[in-house]
Amino acid sequence: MSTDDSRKHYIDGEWTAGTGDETFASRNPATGGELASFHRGTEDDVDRALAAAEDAYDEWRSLSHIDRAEYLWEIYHELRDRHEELGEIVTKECGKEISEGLADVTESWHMVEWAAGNARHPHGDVVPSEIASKDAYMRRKPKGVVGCITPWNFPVAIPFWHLAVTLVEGNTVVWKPAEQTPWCAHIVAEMFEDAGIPDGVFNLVQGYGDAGNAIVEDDRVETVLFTGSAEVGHKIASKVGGQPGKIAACEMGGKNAVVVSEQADLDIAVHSAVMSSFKTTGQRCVSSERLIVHEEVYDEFKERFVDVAEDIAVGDPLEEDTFMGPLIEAGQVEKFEKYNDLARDEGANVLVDRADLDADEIPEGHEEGHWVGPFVYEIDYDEDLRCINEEVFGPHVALLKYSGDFDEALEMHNSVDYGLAGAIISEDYREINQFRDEAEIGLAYGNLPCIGAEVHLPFGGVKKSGNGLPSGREVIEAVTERTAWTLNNSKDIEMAQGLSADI
Ligand code: UN1
Repeated sequence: MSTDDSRKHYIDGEWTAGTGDETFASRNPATGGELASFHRGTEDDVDRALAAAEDAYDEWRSLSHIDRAEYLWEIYHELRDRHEELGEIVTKECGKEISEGLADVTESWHMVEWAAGNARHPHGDVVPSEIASKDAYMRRKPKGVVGCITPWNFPVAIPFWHLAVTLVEGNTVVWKPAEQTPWCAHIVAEMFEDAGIPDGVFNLVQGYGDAGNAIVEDDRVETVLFTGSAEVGHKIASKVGGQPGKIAACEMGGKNAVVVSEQADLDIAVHSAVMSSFKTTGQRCVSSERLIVHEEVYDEFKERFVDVAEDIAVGDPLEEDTFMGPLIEAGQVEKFEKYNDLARDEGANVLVDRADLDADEIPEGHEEGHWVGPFVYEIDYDEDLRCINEEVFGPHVALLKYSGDFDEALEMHNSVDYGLAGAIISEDYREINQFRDEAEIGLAYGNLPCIGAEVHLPFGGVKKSGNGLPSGREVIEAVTERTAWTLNNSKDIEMAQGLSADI
């Protein structure tokens, strides 16, 4: 594809090829084929986008929440009208099976609905002052220019987690999406254009880490919202930490677990574990790579889980009966294989090894896709094993046995550095409540898979998994500043704490 055919950045209300002369391709991970070509953003392009966002800020912030939300409602309708088209593009570009591609778009309009709906349902904080003649309340103000850096695995939903609240609250935005899913980002930018969003309020710069880095390092950016790998997130957080007043809200990976207690309903346990480990081919940050199972139910659970993993449908993600599509790229297949080998070296007893799929399992015409099947093993628990501590981002699943009481399961659950999502499968409400209270995670589920969060709940982790909430409803904390406002209604000045006001 020639440079002229390549899709452009959206900066200051215009589609532009930008200043660089490089392009890059979006590829279908199921076929390896090229989908579309894009201009690769440079530092200069980011600079222009930030200048546009800065210029647009005063006017945008002066609108009411309701007026700003009107633009988001337009986008809400576009997301619904273009649901099938965009869902299919999600599937083509990131390889998730089609119901997941469609759900990605559904999650996006849910976020828009929540953010724009709240403009009509604002929450305030009015508190009595300790002085009767004073009023006190909290006011939120937008931060200014917000930088959004988003991953490929939810190429529409996660951008809307960042964008919807951020824009309704009065900030302007420069967005750098993942280089693997620029086509989805392009369509989202078309929606902003069609909605008539004022020039400079929303800017899209396509490209790689250098463009993202230019956003992170620029002084004009007040907040960076990042969702992606722990490796990149920690770099962003430490860079931003050196810039006073600026914040980075990062939501990063996990080494999540489903705990199956001896009191578990095993139908729910197997179903939840399969969904948690294999949906999105294990490439959600909330996917589970550890199953912690009580010895009383271990053998039965193992047999049933292994049976499903042996048969689970890997295939063309556009086909409705496919459960697992491909991994995103060749590098991810290598990483998956490296960790499978590591597990073997660390003493794993391999139960299912479909890592290297047979030729007849690969759909015709898809030979260049990044195909893998489940890799499932059991291993004697040792908290230092790397294979049960490090995130793989693939269908790499360890079964771990616990034999003592529920405290032992929790100790195993909490022994990793990450703390994003987890589930307890049990019919004993005491265990369920203990898990809710003591599991060191931001997203906890009872008798459910540990995937599938809803947008009106906070989404984020603790420990190495997160340092803020760039997602879900609590994103408001990252993109607004709070002013504590106190107003005196009397002709006299009376101070709090009995402080003398005599002069
Ligand atoms: C991610 O795991 O990368 O909770 C995001 C879920 C989805 C979002 C996942 N709503 O599974």
